[in-house]
Amino acid sequence: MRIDVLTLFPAMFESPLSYSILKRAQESDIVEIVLTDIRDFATDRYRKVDDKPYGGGPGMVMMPGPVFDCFEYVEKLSPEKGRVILLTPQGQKFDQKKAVELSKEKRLILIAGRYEGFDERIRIGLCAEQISIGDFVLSGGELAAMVIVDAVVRLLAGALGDEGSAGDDSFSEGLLEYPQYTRPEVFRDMKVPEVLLSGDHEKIARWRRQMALERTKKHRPDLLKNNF
Ligand code: 9D3
Repeated sequence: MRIDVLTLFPAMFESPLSYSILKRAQESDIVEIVLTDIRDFATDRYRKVDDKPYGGGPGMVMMPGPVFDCFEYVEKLSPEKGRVILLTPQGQKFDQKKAVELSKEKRLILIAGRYEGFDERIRIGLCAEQISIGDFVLSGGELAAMVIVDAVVRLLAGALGDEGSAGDDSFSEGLLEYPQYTRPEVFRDMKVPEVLLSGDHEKIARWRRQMALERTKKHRPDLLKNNF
């Protein structure tokens, strides 16, 4: 997969992309992630990319020119058309189903904004789908773009290596994770449940499923609505 990210702050991505799964996925050519600075496509001598909203109101709006020019430049860096995603608070809520869907694409083009929003002609002209990562206010689209990159890349074949298979994810089953334990057997008077030491794998599997169900019922009943 190739992922292009258009952003005013490419340096914000460097650290998250240089650890663990994201780092290894790039090193082993499972994914190529290319950052492009929207400000490089500003046309005035102050490198301006935002302006006051027509009709008045607070804050600034992303100008269409630099975003369009940046997009048209990035588009041509690879022959693959790709799926164009604008990170905005108005977008469709991102979830695991969307992550799986995006992980099947050959190319993603993510556009992260700053300020109060994008000039409406960016949405329309780029035919972009809009995605939000949840109902809370961020200071820009960069962290949202990183969330999507992380969730998608770990689903690509080979990306998880020894750390397990993405199909094991509790969310891919629609349930929360069961309780997990590692050594020591007793920690500050808290003991590992007997069943996990029993060696009875059938029994362990039943216990885990039961615990996952109970936890989900208690903490996230909304997840049970459609299943079971
Ligand atoms: C006053 C109206 N605000 C909309 C809720 C303006 C506004 C606030 C924050 C516009 C953009 C932003 C920056 N946020 C994003 O770019 C963003 C975001 C988010 O804030 N929450 C969840 N997902 C996303 S995706 C991009």
